[in-house]
Amino acid sequence: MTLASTIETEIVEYLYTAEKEKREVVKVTDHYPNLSFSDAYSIQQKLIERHLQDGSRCIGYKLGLTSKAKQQMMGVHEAIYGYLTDDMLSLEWEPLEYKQFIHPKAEPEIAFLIDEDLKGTNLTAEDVLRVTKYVAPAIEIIDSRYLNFKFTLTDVIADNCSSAKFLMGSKWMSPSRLDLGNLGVFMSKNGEVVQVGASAAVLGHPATSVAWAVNKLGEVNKGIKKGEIILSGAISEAISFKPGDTIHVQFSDLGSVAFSCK
Ligand code: 0L1
Ligand code: MG
Repeated sequence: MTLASTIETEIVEYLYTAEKEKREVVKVTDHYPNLSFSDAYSIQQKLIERHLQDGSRCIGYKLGLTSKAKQQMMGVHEAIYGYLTDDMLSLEWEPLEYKQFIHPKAEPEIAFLIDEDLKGTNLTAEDVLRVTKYVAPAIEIIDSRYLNFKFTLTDVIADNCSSAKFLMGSKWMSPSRLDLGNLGVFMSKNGEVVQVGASAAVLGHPATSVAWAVNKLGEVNKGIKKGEIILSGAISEAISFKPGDTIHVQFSDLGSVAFSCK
């Protein structure tokens, strides 16, 4: 049974307002414990449509829960996907204002820049690499709208997978010039290394993660399009930051990306 559209609209407004007002709210499942994953994706879709009404533009997708560690923590066996909009893209040389967030965290990611439409339900990492013009070093800033960053899988899908902002570094490379499944990365806060990881943490290979998203989108007759950006999933745990902090992510072979917060 699909969710009544009045309830769906109510949840969309609830999450949309929390985000606009930078306010933590209790989880949606505290009010509606029987929501299914498909209800949650439908709420997510309507939430993005609400942002598009404000003039935002959809520019791609992001993957979440792509590491085995995070999946085990949430007791799930699958990744999740959400949308990226143009107003999420931030620039390395413009300090991020803390007041636009609730309780943000930063995580290292690899961004894929897609050069050809791709749609299907049985696609592989090779298919993704074929249509990828560049990969770039990225940082995703997640900022769950839920109290204390605590939620169920259904809640986080509905909340567009905690998406808030993302940045890309200036070194964009063809994936054919890299051992993409085997890149080392470290993340530092104010010069101190706080996370170390490897790109293989993302479902074994970041392109496998993107292929998973394309196949999942294919189930609802969607796909990725030329010009879109896909964030393939966190390579390490996310870390909190506050005004005055600088976060720097350094990849082996793929350059770096950084931001400071004011
Ligand atoms: O991008 C992410 O990995 C976030 C997925 C949702 C889980 C979280 O907010 O930690
Ligand atoms: Mg992420």
